[in-house]
Amino acid sequence: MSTVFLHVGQCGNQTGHAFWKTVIKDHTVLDSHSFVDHKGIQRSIHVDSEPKVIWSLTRSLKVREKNVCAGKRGRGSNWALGYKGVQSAGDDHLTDDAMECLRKEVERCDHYMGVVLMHSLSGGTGSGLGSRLSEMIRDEYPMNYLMSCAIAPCVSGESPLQHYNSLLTLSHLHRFSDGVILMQNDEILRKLQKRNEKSVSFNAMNQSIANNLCGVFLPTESLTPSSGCSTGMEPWDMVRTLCPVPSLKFIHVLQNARRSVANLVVGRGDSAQSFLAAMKRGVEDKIKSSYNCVTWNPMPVDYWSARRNTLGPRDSSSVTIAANYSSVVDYLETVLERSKVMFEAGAYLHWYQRYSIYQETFEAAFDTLSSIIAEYKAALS
Ligand SMILES: Nc1nc2c(ncn2[C@@H]2O[C@H](COP(=O)(O)OP(=O)(O)O)[C@@H](O)[C@H]2O)c(=O)[nH]1
Ligand SMILES: [Mg+2]
Repeated sequence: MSTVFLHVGQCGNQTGHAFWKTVIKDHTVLDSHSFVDHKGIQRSIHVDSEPKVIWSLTRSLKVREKNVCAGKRGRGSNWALGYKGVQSAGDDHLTDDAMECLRKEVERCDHYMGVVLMHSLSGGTGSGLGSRLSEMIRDEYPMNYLMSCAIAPCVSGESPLQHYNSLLTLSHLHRFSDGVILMQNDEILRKLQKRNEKSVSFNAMNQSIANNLCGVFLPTESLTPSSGCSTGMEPWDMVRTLCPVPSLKFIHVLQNARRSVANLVVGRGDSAQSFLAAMKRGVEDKIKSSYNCVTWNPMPVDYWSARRNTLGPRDSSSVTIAANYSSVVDYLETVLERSKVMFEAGAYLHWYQRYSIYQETFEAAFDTLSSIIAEYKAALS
């Protein structure tokens, strides 16, 4: 079973770099050929509208050179430009190039399961081109999985268009993906600042994102068949476990969720199987109460274990909790409110109209976000 990773935009590629550096430390991944091929080459595609960063990042990874798709100019932090492409600069081949790479990569797979897309919600390329690609992938591979790992910007604001871009991307992801792992830069920053008061670099944030993703994606003994070779189903079993209802598909892979629809707990470094024993002895009940699980889901906690922990030093252990959680509602409400205020004032809309994205697209996205919020509130009440 194989998974293809698609990294879009600067953020998608920078977080992807930290992710792959962590993945390849795990020999069970290399043996299983689910994330890498028989020669150890990553099943990954790297797309950015600007050439600079992407080439230097992929050089230090085992990436197929043909799987690097670079354009000539950035997307100006504008979702509409990322989504529609740059016609005048002859750069609009980027989506077609990426889809062609995906087609070839799927042909190389033993049994293609789906795509994991990594991108930011607010950068022009990650958000706009990422949205467009998710739509095209869903159209071309309707029977396979599609999951996004989406990085949300700091709410206090880095770009005036970030709330619009996040709104439009979230609405697209909700429509076309099976699950969305939402990583909020604010939350990662706060967590790292708590541990260490010095200024926090993007590298440190990306390592934290990589550890969280690897915590749930890397092979576990729980899902490995008796033959001993992992089938690499972790990402897709996670989606099945955590997204029991298609309208509730946001996944959180840090801690402190407040109320949850479903949870997955992964213990690594469990050579004596004490994690599994502890889960059975009552830790599961503690998780159920501290994560305040909904009563309508009869099996709200699932747990997997792996003998080795490649996310830390030898003989260390780690626990990663992925949850379909309530605090996504606060985040979605913030994006909705802030972008609505701007929309009602007519602010910056001409930036989108220039690339043929008109009021209707925004209105449809407002409706989508409002209905996601309503569905979560109903499910969690
Ligand atoms: N966590 C994290 N966030 C990033 C990184 N680079 C950019 N971002 C975030 O991504 C957004 C900008 O998107 P970027 O990927 O640079 O633009 P794009 O290349 O047009 O997709 C901002 O919200 C940044 O905070 C990174 O390396 N790590
Ligand atoms: Mg960029």
